[in-house]
Amino acid sequence: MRIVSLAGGIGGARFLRGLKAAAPESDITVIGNTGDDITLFGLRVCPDLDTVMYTLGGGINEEQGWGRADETFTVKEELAAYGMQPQWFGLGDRDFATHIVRTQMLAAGYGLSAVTEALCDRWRPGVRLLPMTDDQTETHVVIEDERGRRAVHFQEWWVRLRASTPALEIALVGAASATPAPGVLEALERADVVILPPSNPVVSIGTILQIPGIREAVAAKTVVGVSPIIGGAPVRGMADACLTAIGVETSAQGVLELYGADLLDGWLVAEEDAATSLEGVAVEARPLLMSSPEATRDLAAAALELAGKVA
Ligand code: GDP
Ligand code: FO1
Ligand code: CA
Ligand code: CA
Repeated sequence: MRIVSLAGGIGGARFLRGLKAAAPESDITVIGNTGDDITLFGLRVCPDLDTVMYTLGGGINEEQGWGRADETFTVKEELAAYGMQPQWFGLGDRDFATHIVRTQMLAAGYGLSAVTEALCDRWRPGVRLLPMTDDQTETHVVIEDERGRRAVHFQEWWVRLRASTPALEIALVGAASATPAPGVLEALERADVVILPPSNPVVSIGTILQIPGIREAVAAKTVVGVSPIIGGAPVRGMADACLTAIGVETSAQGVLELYGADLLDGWLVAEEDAATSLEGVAVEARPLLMSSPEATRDLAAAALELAGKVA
């Protein structure tokens, strides 16, 4: 079976681990979000691609969900001693090496998809990991505080401000002129099923779907999504702040309507959200917490099973 999954960071990566366990014989292509990407200290950082690569490749800091295991922060401390900004983003020493390789290859003219493939030669994530686009696109957030109304990079809003200042607008800068990365439309074309894992519906899945051509190519397939919202709240993180910013209720129903029946064929919700419904979409209630490898595998298996029913 050929499976394509979109993915953000932690929620997507953890689900993908379950998907690999549920469908070990399958050919899995992951289309990763690059809207979170940022240039820091001259280096290109791709948090969601790295989270997927490290999680599936065995290098992730499991407790934190992002960054490397056994990490140290000597370079960060030395940069801070020079007064280098920003100091609110914690790049570890091991992680720095990944960013140096990536930035050097990008500077040599390789596309981000080729760079990601090269990084994955080391990590062997067991899936084909593609960035949504090789073009530079960045999510920016319009906020208003004592300094007035201004746009900040998504990472500044998410990491420095912890999404506590309301987002007035969330925009993917560069989206209109971006094109899907090499292999993205081909993988979708060949897919038997497309999975939307429980990633952030606005700044992970919503971002990927904004790259011209991707939403249409996904919608043409059998598509099953897993709700990242359980009982009216995100399981982890601040997806509620993102949903509020675009005027969508933080609920399994709200996200289902956001994706819509033109995109989704099936939607998995938690047992307490069993009343969720939308004409044209098969909704099933299942345990949605990825609390163990087995629970995560069973969740992925349920998504594939639902896809089989609605195909
Ligand atoms: P990020 O890029 O690191 O923020 O990660 P993603 O966008 O891939 O996923 C974030 C989403 O994962 C959040 O909105 C969480 O609610 C969701 N999430 C995290 N753990 C779980 C879980 O165990 N079950 C479900 N259903 N969603 C989860
Ligand atoms: N998240 C934080 O909350 N604080 C950090 O200092 C931080 C550093 C960081 C470094 C590399 C990386 O790949 C991810 C990192 N993240 C950090 C996570 C990440 O930037 C955000 O959680 C996401 O972009 C939201 O998906
Ligand atoms: Ca992310
Ligand atoms: Ca469809």
